[in-house]
Amino acid sequence: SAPNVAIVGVTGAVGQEFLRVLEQRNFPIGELKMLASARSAGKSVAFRDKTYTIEELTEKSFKGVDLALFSAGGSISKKYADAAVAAGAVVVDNSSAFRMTEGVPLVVPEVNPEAIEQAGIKLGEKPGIIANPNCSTIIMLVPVTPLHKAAKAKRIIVSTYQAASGAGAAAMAELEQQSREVLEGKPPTMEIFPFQYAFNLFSHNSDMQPNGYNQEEMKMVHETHKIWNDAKVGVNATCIRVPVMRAHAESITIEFENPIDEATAREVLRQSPGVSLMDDRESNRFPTPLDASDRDNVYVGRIRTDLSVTDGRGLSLFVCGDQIRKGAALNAVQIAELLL
Ligand code: A2P
Ligand code: 11C
Repeated sequence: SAPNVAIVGVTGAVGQEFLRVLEQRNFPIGELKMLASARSAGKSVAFRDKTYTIEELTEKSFKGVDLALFSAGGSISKKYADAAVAAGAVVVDNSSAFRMTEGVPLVVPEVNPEAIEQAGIKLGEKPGIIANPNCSTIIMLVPVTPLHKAAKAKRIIVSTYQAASGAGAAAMAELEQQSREVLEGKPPTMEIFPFQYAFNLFSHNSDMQPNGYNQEEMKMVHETHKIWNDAKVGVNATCIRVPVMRAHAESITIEFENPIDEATAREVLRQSPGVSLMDDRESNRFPTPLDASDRDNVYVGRIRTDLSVTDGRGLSLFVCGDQIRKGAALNAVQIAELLL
């Protein structure tokens, strides 16, 4: 029978996208619970042809729930995921709270679906937590993993161009408001970020570490090691916030153990699930964040041999993926589909 589902953080950017993705993919649902903070309790939200009342999230929210999709931030996940599991639910958690916890599978369905079975988690039988990776990691690994399988990656250098959505609905609103204000000659309102965001860009807002990398950059390192089950692959990330609404872009250079030419790389990517090629050199047509917005696939272009390594053992790519969708809600729902 169809699982009873709870959405935690239903009013957020990812929460709203959960609903769209579940609807579009016709995900089977028994009872559906819409959960958010006390601020939102009592408001209504539509799903399929019904209207639901948002309830305040408490430890008692999960009675009878089989599947809980969490996207209300790491502290909420830390506080409430155990209650959901104790009530018998499988939690698919979009936050960073449990990603690196041993025994918690960290899953990109196109990359390591087997991690769920290895953890023994089963809907209705064996509750537990499954972590959704960071959006930047997901968007990188969907195209890089098939190339890794073809030629064995040794080292990845990645620079990101990250959208407002990664910082939540309020950051998207701030970008819109500031853009208007700047065009009108008014001082931009700064509430979420300590910098002007419109017509600007800045180093990712996550905490800086003593090693000079911010947390977002280190997530790309550690999560790649866990998802690939390979702590040896080198990953060096530079994460930047750009004034784009909802799709991240990444410039990725991969050094391989074995040679791989452009034509082979293109053919591998053409056949890879979750990847769309957009690689037209003649007309200089490559992926843009707007191409990827509201799409499921990660768009890949600028596929070219890295001239700085010998023997054709390097490739560079430019990729764009919808942060809210494949970077968050879609990936989580695909995980839930693996559980069905
Ligand atoms: P609310 O709208 O009631 O504050 P985003 O990532 O887009 O900023 O969204 C964050 C989500 O997390 C929202 O749905 C928000 O609900 C929810 N949230 C924030 N704090 C809490 C809380 N204490 N309990 C439950 N949900 C929360
Ligand atoms: C961003 N990836 O785009 C971030 C935000 O670990 O889930 C999400 C943080 C996380 O800013």
